[in-house]
Amino acid sequence: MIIKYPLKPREYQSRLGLEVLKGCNLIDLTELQRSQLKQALWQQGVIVVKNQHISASELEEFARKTFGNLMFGSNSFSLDPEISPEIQSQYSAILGNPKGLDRKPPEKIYGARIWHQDKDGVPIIKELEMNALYVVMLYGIKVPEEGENGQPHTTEYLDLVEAYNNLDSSHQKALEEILMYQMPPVWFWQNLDWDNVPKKVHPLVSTHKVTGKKGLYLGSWNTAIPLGMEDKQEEAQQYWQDLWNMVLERTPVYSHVWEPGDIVFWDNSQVMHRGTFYDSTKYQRIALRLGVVAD
Ligand SMILES: O=C(O)CCC(=O)C(=O)O
Ligand SMILES: [Fe+2]
Repeated sequence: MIIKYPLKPREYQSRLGLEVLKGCNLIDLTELQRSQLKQALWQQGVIVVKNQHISASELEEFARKTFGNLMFGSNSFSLDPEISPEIQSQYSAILGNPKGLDRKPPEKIYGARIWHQDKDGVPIIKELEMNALYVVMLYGIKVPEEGENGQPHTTEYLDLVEAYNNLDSSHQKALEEILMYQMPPVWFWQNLDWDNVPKKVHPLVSTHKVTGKKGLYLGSWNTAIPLGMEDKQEEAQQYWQDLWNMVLERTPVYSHVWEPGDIVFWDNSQVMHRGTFYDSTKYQRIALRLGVVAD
């Protein structure tokens, strides 16, 4: 028998990390280009615009014009006289070591190195629903020459639509029955005043507000609690950990290798991410981070 169309093993091509608007400058996009950028972001989950040279205020202005006025995720900052005003604005946070090399490695492990979803902070804001379109943009101005284990410096992303699609249908159905509480990451189980903690209930299987695609919304290890387990700390954390181990095992990770001038956008709806290590006593990193909720 001749098989006309033999099945080829399909190599997984992540939807995350598409480069868009090649050759464009973010500060002078047309309305059409803004809308194309947004559509690409909802479809792809993570997109990249390369070769940008803009100030922090320009980044903020671009974010307002493109997405809306609700900046969220960093405090409002006042000007630091030791840092160039070019890289400072009210809502953009500076990640890295903008003042120069550290003398000693930082003592604390940087929280963003753990897999997370920035939207976990949404319960703090009453009017926002968990399904809000919370976008974070990270602009690499100075990139460390080396990241972990002699590799380039990266930020890692994991596609929770892919994670959902990788489950068999009975598992998908079982998860669709589950509701979770989400608390903001500052609330730890220890000394928890459950009644007064801001929290929101959401389905474990989320539906994207624009694309309608299904994906998982996992939250984080100590702030996402299945309904019914609110009094069972260990059980809740174990549930989350088992689910996460399974997702991580089956879902390929997309690593964005940073180049100066990259602006990476991620839609926190159905994507998780984590920052990676670099030696701040040897290398400098300057990155601007801005979070905004799309109207
Ligand atoms: O440091 C990074 O590359 C990621 C930081 C992060 O998680 C964030 O800005 O939300
Ligand atoms: Fe983050």
